[in-house]
Amino acid sequence: MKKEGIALRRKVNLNDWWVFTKNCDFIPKKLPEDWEIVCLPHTWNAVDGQDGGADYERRACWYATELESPDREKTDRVYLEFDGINAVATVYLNGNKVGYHEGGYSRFRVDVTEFLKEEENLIAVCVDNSEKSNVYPQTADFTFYGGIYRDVNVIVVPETHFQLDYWGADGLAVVAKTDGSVALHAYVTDAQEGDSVQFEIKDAEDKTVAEAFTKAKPDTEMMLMIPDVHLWQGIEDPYLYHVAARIVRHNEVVDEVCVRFGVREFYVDPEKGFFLNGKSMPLRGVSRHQDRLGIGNALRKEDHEYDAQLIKELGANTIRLAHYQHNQAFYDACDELGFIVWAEIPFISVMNQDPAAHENCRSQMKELIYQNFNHPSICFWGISNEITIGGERPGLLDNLKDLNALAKSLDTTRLTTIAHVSMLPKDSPMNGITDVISYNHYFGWYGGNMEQNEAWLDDFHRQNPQCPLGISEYGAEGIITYHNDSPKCRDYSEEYQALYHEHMAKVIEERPYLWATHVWNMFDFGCDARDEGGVKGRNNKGLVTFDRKIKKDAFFVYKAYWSKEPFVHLCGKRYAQRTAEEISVKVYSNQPSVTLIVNGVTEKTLQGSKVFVFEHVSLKEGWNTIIAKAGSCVDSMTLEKGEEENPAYVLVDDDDGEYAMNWFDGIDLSNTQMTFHEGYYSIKDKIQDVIEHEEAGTILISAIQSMLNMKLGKNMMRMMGQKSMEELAGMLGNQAGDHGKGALAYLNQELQKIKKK
Ligand code: GCB
Repeated sequence: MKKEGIALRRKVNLNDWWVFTKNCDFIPKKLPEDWEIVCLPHTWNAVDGQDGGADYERRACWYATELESPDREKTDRVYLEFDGINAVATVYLNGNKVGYHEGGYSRFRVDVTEFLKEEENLIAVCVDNSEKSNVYPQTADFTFYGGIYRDVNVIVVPETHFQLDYWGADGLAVVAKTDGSVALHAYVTDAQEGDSVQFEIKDAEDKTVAEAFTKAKPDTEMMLMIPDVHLWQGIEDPYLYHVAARIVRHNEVVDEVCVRFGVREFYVDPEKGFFLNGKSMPLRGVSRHQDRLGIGNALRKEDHEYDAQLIKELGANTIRLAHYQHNQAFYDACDELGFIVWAEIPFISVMNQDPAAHENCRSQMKELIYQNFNHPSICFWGISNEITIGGERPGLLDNLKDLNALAKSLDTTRLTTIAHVSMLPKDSPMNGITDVISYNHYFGWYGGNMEQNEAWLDDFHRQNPQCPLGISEYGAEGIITYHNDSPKCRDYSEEYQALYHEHMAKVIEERPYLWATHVWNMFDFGCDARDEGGVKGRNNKGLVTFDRKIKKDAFFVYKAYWSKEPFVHLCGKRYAQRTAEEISVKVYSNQPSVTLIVNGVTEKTLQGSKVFVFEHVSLKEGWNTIIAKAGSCVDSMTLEKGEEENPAYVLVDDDDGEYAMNWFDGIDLSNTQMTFHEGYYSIKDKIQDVIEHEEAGTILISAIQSMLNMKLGKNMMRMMGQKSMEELAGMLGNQAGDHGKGALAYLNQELQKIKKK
């Protein structure tokens, strides 16, 4: 890397050529010749992390590459910058340990100046995604793909530069207000006497709109004013400015950083929801994970941008970026497209009592906030997800309060939020921690029926009128192979998923008090422990398939509710072989009327809103062409009528087994003693071992279902596989109310009757 002209910062991407191995038990001192050649981004779990079985390789692996010594002044500093390594990384340069980082989703940098040799240098990184008691996430419904799955850069800066050592941040923080004032903090390392910092704000057309000079200090603070400021108005008008900060010495610029920002202010009203720049904007959108079929989490910039475009097409105005910090490319896309973002740390499912684990939460929170401070799209910091499902362990409430206080102390401009598990009591003290709250509800999927949603929401709102309430997750599996005319909960059909979302979209639209709602999930995603509806290794609740190739019918429910772009969509295209003489044809559209044309003959025109159902449409033997027209929009499909049902349309075995939801009914739970006889099952065994035994597994799942009042199959329980029932005892104690402890003891007693093979 050759230096040109003055010693400004130079950043060079190092993705291109690395070697990789799963088998290395020494610290490489020279480039190993027999390792596999790979390019970054890379994960070793692209295949085994998505094929089911909860058996993907979670281990330590090695990456290495050579770095030509950067051309530089003697006093320059050289940093390696890693945008994301999952989950624990130890970095070596020429055999010296130069860096260590815990947490798989954030950027970190290592100052390697002192260890650089002239000519060739060897970078070696040991990457470990095995379970660690002090690193989150610990247990969750997604694959923790291991690897250097984001970019690696080398940065050369002069001795005096904008800070690179502070939590991976930019070294420049911007707070812009709607009156046009822009407060800037530039953090200068090694400022010299006489150095100054120049700030220059440019508008979207690259015209300078404000400029200022001040004395360079470790924290250089300045206030600028943008005349006639243009606001960042979400998806309606995502107007961006950028600001350059330059360290100026005599007649030279020594270092420069440039960041984009948007000017916006917002608040949440518990009755009326979210307001952006004083304008009401009910937040309606989706959640997103960061993986894809065949490539795991090793997404390229274009993959991130593609996802963002699909969400834009849906018409959403908000995204929950679950369950961890996402790639900068995605937050950038959100800034550009105007989504309001909920960003969060992976404090999820189960709290580990190791005090170091809490420290890890704190450091992931600091990284999340410092690294993403300037994104106008981010309005909410999420402190945890369904953390009480793993039990309200001692210290949990304090830890949550501490995380909330930390987030508030680092950023006074944004609100904090939390995603609660459905069963958390409405009056739980967990609801009083963050500025706004949200619940994950799966009534109509895991248990209950979809109508329970509106009842629960209205009840909560009545009881807690001052508490801003959102739905952080709701969804149902939709597998595009399965079809039928009378869809039912848990049949995994594309039709049930669509019906469920029709219901939810309406419930949500009728409740402006919901400050935000997020569909779980925009895309199917990898979870190696899953085996649902005959699909292994995947959560199928996406509105779009894992490969991003097919938009399920449910996608168009939301497009009809949210998008302003005129469209018409015929449902049931994949339900292509029919046997009935007459069918009903469903159409989603955001137009006021839809005309259906069947085999060239106009059937009917329906006036309506969003969902149009044409009943008694007759089909002839063989191919039938069906066309829907709405204004200038057209959609068309061909259905084939025959005698034979297509057997592929029906899920044969969903492995849900026969479990009792009322397992404890009529049993006296008050007097059971806990015994732990060797060779017999007990609550101390790992869940995954218990469910492999038919009888013990049935008992365990029936007990859990009864306690949670939720239908869970073996496949669901496999996700908790590494934990024992005892470890999940807190959850049972809470959810089952007073008799929780007795229930656990009774479960143990029943398991103790079964001999291990
Ligand atoms: C949840 C979790 C999410 C899961 C989802 C599901 O509540 O927060 O991580 O993927 O449920 O599909 O079960």
